[in-house]
Amino acid sequence: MHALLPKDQETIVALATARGSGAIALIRLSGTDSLEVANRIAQLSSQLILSEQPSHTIHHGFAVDHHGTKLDEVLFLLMKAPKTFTGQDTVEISCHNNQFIIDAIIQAAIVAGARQATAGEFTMRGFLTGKFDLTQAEAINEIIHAPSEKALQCSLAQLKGSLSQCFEGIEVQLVELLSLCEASFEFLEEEQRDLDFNLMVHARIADILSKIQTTKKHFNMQQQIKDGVRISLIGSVNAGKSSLFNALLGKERAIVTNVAGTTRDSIEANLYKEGYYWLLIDTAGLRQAGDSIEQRGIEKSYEEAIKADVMLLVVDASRPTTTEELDVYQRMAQEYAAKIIVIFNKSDLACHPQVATIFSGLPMLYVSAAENIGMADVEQAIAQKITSLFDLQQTSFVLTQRQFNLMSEIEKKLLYIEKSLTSQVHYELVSYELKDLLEKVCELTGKRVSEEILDTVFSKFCVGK
Ligand SMILES: Nc1nc2c(ncn2[C@@H]2O[C@H](COP(=O)(O)OP(=O)(O)O)[C@@H](O)[C@H]2O)c(=O)[nH]1
Ligand SMILES: [Mg+2]
Repeated sequence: MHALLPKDQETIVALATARGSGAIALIRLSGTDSLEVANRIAQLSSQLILSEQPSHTIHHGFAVDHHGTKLDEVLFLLMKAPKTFTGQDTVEISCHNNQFIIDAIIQAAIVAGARQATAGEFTMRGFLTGKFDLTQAEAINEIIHAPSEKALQCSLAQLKGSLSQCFEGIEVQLVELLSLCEASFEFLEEEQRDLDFNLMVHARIADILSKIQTTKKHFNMQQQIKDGVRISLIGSVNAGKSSLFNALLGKERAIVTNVAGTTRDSIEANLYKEGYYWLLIDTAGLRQAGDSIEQRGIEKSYEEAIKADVMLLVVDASRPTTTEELDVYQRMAQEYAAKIIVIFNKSDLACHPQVATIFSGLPMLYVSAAENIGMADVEQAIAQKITSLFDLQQTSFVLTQRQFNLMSEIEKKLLYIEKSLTSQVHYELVSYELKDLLEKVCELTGKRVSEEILDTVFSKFCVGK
């Protein structure tokens, strides 16, 4: 547990709910003197004194200023330490959501001895009093700002300690490695020592590294959850990509014409479906110049294919496929099999299904974007691809940029140690590096963490949290 500085004992006050319209607002008071401060601004209907009431009870009454003027009819939620979010005595005032009332109550609390809380100060206190560790505190912020259901689930799991467990696992492995290192140094015979030690350290470092690398992959996945899963529509000009894009969006967003090359550059649109943000990208497509496909169009399509998480390869089913198109499709199918969904569009017209053979094994759908036929199947196929994409990663926590950077530093150091393990091992040096590494791991969970880091972590919170 960290030491509570005098400033962390002070009674702080802040609005915990968002400003703006709504029926009720919640003002929070926490700190050593919060009960006394609350007594000064509370006039209970029961005529009783708030602080003398049992913990975790609710009391009806009025919030008053130092003249005894009633500011609002409110409910006081009395929560005595230690069973509170901050681990300190806490009073929450639920008042009417009017900015003048809110400001007047906060002002009254300040006159009564509280001070305005800084960003994240309530959560920082919970951390300082040992209510949760730093990864859990960070999860609280992620919960508040969760951009999707999936991200929310991850943050909730993290709050229960999934990320802390992962970091602790790494810590335990490092400690084991360190003790092995020191034991070998003392007990093994000289010739035996270098050989055994090298093998052992290599194996263990490889193990920790793979854990770190998996966790880092999670981070990249999570950025996707936040920013949107990239779903690209790729295919020849006039295949109906823009029509499909619009049909999926449910509005005339991209311009659809039968003049080849209407969509000159990519168009992007966000939509929220099945717990994820979808970032739909309508590309210009494989342009026909004279009799052949323009090279630039092919290149651009490949560039987009690399970036895409899910690729909708739109094929015009109403006409035979050209040999050039076949080449492109074949290459796409080989290189990006995992992310392709083949869409045979214009299936309301005559169908030329011979092209289907090169896509065997890939998901294929026969649709008509213009007639709005099969759109639900397309959505379902996309959702399935996303699920398989994310299930692969088994994400159960959300990494912040801070944690990701620390992970990268740890990884770099481990790789360095691994490289420095030559036949002539300098045990002291390896021990030294390992100890240094352990310090970094402690920064992850916040077991040993500087004031400065705490300030950066909690400044990302809102005031009142
Ligand atoms: N019959 C039919 N025509 C379609 C279908 N989808 C698109 N089209 C037409 O094909 C032409 C090209 O469509 P567009 O969406 O601009 O293709 P893009 O170049 O791939 O973006 C337009 O005239 C559309 O009306 C479809 O499912 N059936
Ligand atoms: Mg288009």
